[in-house]
Amino acid sequence: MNHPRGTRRRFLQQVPLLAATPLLNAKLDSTAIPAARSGGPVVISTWRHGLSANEEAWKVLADGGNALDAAEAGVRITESDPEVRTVGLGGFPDRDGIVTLDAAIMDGSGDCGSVAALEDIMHPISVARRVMTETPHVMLVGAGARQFAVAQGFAPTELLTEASRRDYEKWLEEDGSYRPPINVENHDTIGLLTLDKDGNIAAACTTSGAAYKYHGRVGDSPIIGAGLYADNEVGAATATGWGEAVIRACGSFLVVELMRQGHDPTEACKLAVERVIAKNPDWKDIQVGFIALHKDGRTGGYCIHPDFDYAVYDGEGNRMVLPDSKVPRNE
Ligand code: SD4
Repeated sequence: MNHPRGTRRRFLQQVPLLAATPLLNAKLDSTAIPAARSGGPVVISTWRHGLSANEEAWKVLADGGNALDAAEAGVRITESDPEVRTVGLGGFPDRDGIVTLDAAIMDGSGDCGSVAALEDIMHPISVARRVMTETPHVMLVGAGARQFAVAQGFAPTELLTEASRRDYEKWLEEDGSYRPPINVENHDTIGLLTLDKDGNIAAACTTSGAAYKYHGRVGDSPIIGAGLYADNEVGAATATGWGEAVIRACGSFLVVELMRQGHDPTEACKLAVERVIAKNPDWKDIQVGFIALHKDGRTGGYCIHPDFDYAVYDGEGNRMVLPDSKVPRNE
């Protein structure tokens, strides 16, 4: 397999592409361990683009809506934003120049749906939800997922924007075999977790996956238990980063099970990152981050490299949090 070796310095130097977000001035907390809280609503999501997704999810929750509707509504914002180059419309294509999307949604009751390698549909999260509600299945992939989406009324859309096409052509010219490092520029899935006022939990995760991946490659994001997991008895978790590494550790399920055993959300994320590290000898060359939401409203996160941050919206507002990382910030 094609590991992203030798790329660490480059991705550690990357600057977030999303610096233009209108919510740029939101507060950046230096601690990842908020005090214990008592219940929802709470929204937590990966990366800085999570701020606007959180806003939308929060609106649903503040109106008395449920966790599942909020999770779907939140990530749809990111999916339709062409400036976010790693999710939905405008996402980086695969090595054949085709944008293929992965998404999954899960309700704390255990219901879930997912789509993988879906082409031409801007809102894979909503197709995933229809898989959950309109079929006896959990997952549809590729042409079958597209066929289902169209039959459900989703309009086919060109997802490759001019910006993505230009970058792809440049990539082909420069070195079509080079696979970019895992960093905020090419690899920032949105995973979003919600807790509503009734104590229901949900998780949504959606991505265009690794830039210039093999055609047909599926990452962790649509894999229930890897890219996300939700259980009303415990809480929820979602992952971002190099999906292959997350899949090897059943990452999000592991985080939830660690919380079930009594670990604080941050501690659970940290232990799961340690497991990822144990299963991936090339861990220093990849990024993996987890975020978690406990059913009592506590949140947390942890990652391998310090370029990952996440957004939390609760009674204290919407803000960025910088989690601790395995590799220290100054290394
Ligand atoms: C993947 N985990 O396809 C996704 C991409 C990602 O932050 O999370 N990027 O491997």
